[in-house]
Amino acid sequence: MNIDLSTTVAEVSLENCIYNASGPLCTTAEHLHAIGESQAGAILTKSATLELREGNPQPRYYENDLGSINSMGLPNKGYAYYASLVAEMQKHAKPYFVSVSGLSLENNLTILKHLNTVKEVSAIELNLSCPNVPGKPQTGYDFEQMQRVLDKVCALEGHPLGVKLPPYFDIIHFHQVADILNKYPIQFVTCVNSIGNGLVIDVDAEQVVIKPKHGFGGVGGDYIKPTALANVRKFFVLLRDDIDVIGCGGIKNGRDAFEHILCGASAVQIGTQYMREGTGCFERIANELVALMQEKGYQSITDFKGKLKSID
Ligand code: RRO
Repeated sequence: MNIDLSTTVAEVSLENCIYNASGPLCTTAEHLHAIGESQAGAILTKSATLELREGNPQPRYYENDLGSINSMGLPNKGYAYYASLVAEMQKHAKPYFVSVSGLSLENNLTILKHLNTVKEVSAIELNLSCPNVPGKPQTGYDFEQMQRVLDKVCALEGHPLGVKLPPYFDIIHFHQVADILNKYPIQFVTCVNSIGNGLVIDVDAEQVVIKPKHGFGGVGGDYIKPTALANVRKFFVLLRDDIDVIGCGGIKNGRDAFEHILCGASAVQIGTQYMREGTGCFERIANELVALMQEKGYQSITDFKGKLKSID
């Protein structure tokens, strides 16, 4: 049986529904070409700001068997760099998505206006959920600010636009956020960013494991999979049918990818596991997902996407 992992995100076609999360190993041209040469279904950049940023002091990333904690602080080369790479990225013949995380609404508007003029950008993922810039709250947790941002960015004409959301934990918040998002012409949401401001401790050293913010940082990996699945599921159910949900959080094998798609994800992104394993993870996870679909008699992801059953 010919098993097909193709999908669409914001009406952009991907041959493989598995690609990188914005964050790990997607900051430089070298990283982005490596993703292009891999089996990943798309290339997604590190979140871009107006200007280049060095980010927070080291150590700022740590992982253990259960996942990761980071306080990178948005190190990136500035949006103009990611715009300038579009031509050379074309050789990979896969979508090139740019993540944007301006430090203010004005910065986001400047960046989006420019990126909208760059034809080869496939879509923009606006990051509303960076937990690690001291003094900058996560926009996704301030519903009024989120609406002010969406009012302005959605007034611009241009590339398909999606938002990267923080994880939510309360049913009323899922409804409030979905009600806001349903009012705007966004085309996808990515659920979820890391769980913000967690704390991982080294018992031997009696010390935190990363330096910025006294050890507080965004948590990813196995630690967050149930939260990620809940967010994918809720937004799949609550959002308009023309808004795709992209799953991110705790995917390290084909079964995890299957779970996200069963909850309603149209595509899945790999963060912590990509950082651990490198670009080989995209092919391995794709092969594992194909094997599982074969066992179950599924030919394409639409055969099971969103079809999670409840217990009657
Ligand atoms: O760079 C970071 O510290 C970072 C970002 Br922008 C984000 O969106 N999520 C995260 O865990 N780290």
